[in-house]
Amino acid sequence: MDPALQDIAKKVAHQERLSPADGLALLRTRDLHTVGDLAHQVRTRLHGQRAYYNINRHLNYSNLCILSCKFCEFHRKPGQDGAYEYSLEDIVKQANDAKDAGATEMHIVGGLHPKLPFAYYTDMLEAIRETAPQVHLKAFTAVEIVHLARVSKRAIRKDFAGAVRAVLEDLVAAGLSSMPGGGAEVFDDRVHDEAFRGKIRSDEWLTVHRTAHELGLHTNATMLYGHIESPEDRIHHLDMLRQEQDHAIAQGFPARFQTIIPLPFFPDGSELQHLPGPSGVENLRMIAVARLMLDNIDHVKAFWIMQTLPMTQIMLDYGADDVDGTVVWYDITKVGGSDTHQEVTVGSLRSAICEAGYTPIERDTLYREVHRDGAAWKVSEAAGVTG
Ligand code: V47
Repeated sequence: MDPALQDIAKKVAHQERLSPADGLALLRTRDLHTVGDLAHQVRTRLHGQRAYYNINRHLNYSNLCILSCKFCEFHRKPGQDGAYEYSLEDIVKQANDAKDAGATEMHIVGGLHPKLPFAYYTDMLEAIRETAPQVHLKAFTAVEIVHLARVSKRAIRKDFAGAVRAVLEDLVAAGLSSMPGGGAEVFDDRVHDEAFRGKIRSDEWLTVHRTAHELGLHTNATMLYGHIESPEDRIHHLDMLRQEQDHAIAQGFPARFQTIIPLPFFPDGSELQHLPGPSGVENLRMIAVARLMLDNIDHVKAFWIMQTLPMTQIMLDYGADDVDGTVVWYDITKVGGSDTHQEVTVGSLRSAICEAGYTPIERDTLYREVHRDGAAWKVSEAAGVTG
């Protein structure tokens, strides 16, 4: 073992919190196997041999966006080649497909559309709820929520948290049940100004999630790494998430962060395509470091669409306990080409998990175990199957 990891190993064995300096040592060591081993200890303590997946559909309702983040190849301007926006009929069709496939969740995100009225978003949620009432609607990143507060003409400049709360309440009334973790990128002003200027900053992202937690909406958190951020920025990001979760727990909020999802940067087609993007070693390391630093977030997701299924299998030994789901269409990044059809059958997802030595558990969005008979399903009454 790298001597620089010895004290960290003791802390992990005694279930003590790691410091930001420990996090940096884990990012800098060449002893990747020890890093993975330590993360595996924590993962095993929390989840044993369980590995979670869900049957879900991702709905990216439009790629039109008023922002031009340098890392993003998804966004288009009006009239630009490839720009699209779904009609309510398109959305209802997707909800029907999700229901027929027995999906338990629709994960709904899009660009910051320049023109759509607020009613488009509430109509979308209501139409899906009507079409597929059992399906959980995990929708809109914090960035979209702030955009919708502006679109719905809330006084966001005067009272940011109040405007966010009001818009979330309207969306909940229309069917919103939780929020995904996107749009966090890296919580650092230099990186923000260079790579995603115009997007909300870290304090605003965290305020949206805090407000959601106060209202009883569980949320996820992401970190987009492997572009222009430094190791210190990554640890600072994880530390800010950990502090926010401490706050939610100390205040007894009815909801909190459920899952941390480290997202590896895909350079192709973006303004940062001259960068190489993170390596396989880096991806394994980030999953492990997220598990070790975020001692107060139950789950670590290796999003197989971005990590690839073979790497995801190995990540289950490096701290991950969740692989996301069946997905089918994913437009934000396209692994290995322009086809956005990225489907695995439930059978191949389960066998990938089994082959890696784990027990596949189908979960719903809130990590309750799903009991299934074909497309029909119900969840265990017990609270989420968390650590
Ligand atoms: O917010 C954009 C990222 C995110 C690129 O909550 C890119 O369960 C890599 O947040 N390379 C959207 N990443 C995806 C996301 C997510 C995915 C799966 C599950 C959950 C969840 C959330 O994708 C964006 C942005 O951070 N992204 N462009 C890119 N070129």
